[in-house]
Amino acid sequence: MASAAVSGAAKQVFAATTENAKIADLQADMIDPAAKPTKGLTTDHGVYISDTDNWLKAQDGVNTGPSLLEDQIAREKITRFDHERIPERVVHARGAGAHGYFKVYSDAAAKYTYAPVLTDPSRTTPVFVRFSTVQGSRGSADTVRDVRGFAVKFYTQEGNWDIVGNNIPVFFIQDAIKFPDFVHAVKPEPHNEVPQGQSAHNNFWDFVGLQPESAHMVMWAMSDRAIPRSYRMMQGFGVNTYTLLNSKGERFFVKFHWLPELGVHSLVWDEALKIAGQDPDFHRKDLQEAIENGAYPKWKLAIQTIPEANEHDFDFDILDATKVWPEELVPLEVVGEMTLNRTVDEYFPETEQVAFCTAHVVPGVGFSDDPLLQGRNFSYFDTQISRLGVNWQELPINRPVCPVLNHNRDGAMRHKITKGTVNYWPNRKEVGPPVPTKDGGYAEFMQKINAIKQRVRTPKFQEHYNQAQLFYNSLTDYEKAHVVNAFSFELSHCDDPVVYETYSKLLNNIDFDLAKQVAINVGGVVPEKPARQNHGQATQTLSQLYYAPKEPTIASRRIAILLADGFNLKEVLALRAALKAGGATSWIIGPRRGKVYPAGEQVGSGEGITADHHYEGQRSTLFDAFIIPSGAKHAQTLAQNGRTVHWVREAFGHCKAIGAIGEGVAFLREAVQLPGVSFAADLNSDSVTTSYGVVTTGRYDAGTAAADTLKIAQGE
Ligand code: HDD
Repeated sequence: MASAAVSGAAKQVFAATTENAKIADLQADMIDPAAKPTKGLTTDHGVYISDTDNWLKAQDGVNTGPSLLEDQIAREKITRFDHERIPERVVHARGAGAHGYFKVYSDAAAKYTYAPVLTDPSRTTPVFVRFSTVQGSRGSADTVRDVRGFAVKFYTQEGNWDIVGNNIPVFFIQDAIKFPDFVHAVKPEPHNEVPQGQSAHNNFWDFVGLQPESAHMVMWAMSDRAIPRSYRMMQGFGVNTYTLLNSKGERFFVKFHWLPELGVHSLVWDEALKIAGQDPDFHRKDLQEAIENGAYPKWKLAIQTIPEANEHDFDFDILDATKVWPEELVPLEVVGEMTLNRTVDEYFPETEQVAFCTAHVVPGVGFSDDPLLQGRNFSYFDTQISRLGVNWQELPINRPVCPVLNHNRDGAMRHKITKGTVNYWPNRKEVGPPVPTKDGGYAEFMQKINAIKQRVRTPKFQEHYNQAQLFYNSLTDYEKAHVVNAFSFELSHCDDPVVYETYSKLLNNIDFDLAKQVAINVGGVVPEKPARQNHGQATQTLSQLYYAPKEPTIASRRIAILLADGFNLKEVLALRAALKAGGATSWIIGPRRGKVYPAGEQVGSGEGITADHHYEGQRSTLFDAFIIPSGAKHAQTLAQNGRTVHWVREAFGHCKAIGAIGEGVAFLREAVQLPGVSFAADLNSDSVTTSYGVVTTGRYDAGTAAADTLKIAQGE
């Protein structure tokens, strides 16, 4: 869909897309109707179609006659349409994908692994990434409170490697056998299929209240991490513990991390709710818009490693996916960088048909006994069979860029035609022999196991609150306040007292104040004293403030310029140039889409400037910052319009950066009357050279960005 947000100004710094081995591989299956490969429409069997509008009828020219079943062209068209849908993913149904590439900086990781994708800096490995929400259906909104999927497929020369991760480093359950229970509990309830795109309902809170191993992940899901500003501004985590194997035969436990170049940023809750209605495709369009503008999203890949001998050195089990490995104990080592530089050409064959599988690893990378990972390794292949069919790995987006040869055959929708007379091993012709590990065949680590079969988890898996507390202790005060609000919102949507009373009690194991505030808000059980002692530990790397970019940038940010007729044209042109130079997109919001007229021009005649949207067309929720230029008539008109005053007040409430110049400042001061903002006298004094002024609020990076913008504009 050509979205409104991707049109117009967003195309101003369009950059060409880049080729790679996977894109080249996909060419064989691409059709470009614009290149006119045929004279026109054909049936699926290639016969030209002369009429696609009228079903073949037995008709005499006066009376409408019956439509004939004989019409094979109409039948094919309808049949193909009837079968367009495939089952959506059982979780992570809604997503957005993009192509890109991955490069390591050096061979530093060779001490842990012999996988070339992680050790050979001369390589560029193509990737396809799919971001997603978890709970909602394919048509649900992007900005709901939810975990985000972060699935990366590396098309390496040694085969495909998938890191199927999330934007939160831990998970709701420890053992894969609980996954169906968890998903049933969070998904819409069975009797009425409510709610869509949220976890605020009895069944989810019932389940997690009775399942304390979820406590840590629930804290993350109630934090700002679950309402990201953009897919481009999220961390990614492999979550599970994998292993790396080096050429000396040594094994290391490993966790994978993706660190976004732009830093980690979130929406505020009110903003997220409103965007869900105003632009349900907000994140999908944001990814597309950024890539099409050449603002390629980038992440560093970092690893945490633990030598095999140190597996039991921690007070948590390193194979427990409900635990992080605190970075003070196991530091991150940055090994490489991923860049997304190409949007998909067609959503269905790429983003919908891409299929990930945790069992897809390459030589030098292996699994651990993490019981969640072990079960996942079964589940992903299995689910692709019902979604895409057993030959899902032959689909263009899924097939490797290296050769594939084996004796797996047949099945629905087999595409390949393998020549020869034998389809088994051993065979007299020595076709398709196994490859010894010394020549690159996948080598399992020779793990010694001396065990008793039993359905248990080790003692360290029984502790559930220490890290939930560590996470909460590590948040800033405003992040904590957001967590209180999130719990209060969610539990207020549960109408069964057993549910909200149970969960409010559980919270007292994590933090006394949190439990008290939430219980008061939702009518839960207000505790009198903590259920357990707070260990008081905190770590700076869990708050997302830690991941604010070292150098704030306006690159790829959406910045609006709010106008009415009579604005200062010179300023607006300077601002637009400055914003463009900084890599931001600027959007003119005016009284109407089309011409808005500056001071000195008659409304309805003259050059004017073209507004991208009218005031109601795109609300301030959809921008990171905005600027109001000077111009007496323009400021006066804005002040008299309830909609523009609301537009600005709402942006202020959402902690957006606000810039204003001259009469624009007066509009803010007198008409909008931002609560709690006092305008320093020097705003209009000589120290701010001309009449430039700037109000910046909460979101420091966007604030700095707007200030920078104005400085640049001043220089004009
Ligand atoms: Fe899963 C999809 C991430 C546990 C079973 N999962 C899926 C996707 C992501 C994750 C990002 C979407 C991939 C895409 O874009 O196509 N899942 C996770 C993470 C987990 C996790 C980070 C915890 C560490 N998942 C998990 C368990 C099981 C599954 C324990 C089953 C035992 N997940 C699936 C699935 C899905 C899936 C049913 C649905 C669609 C698909 O696989 O392709 O097999």
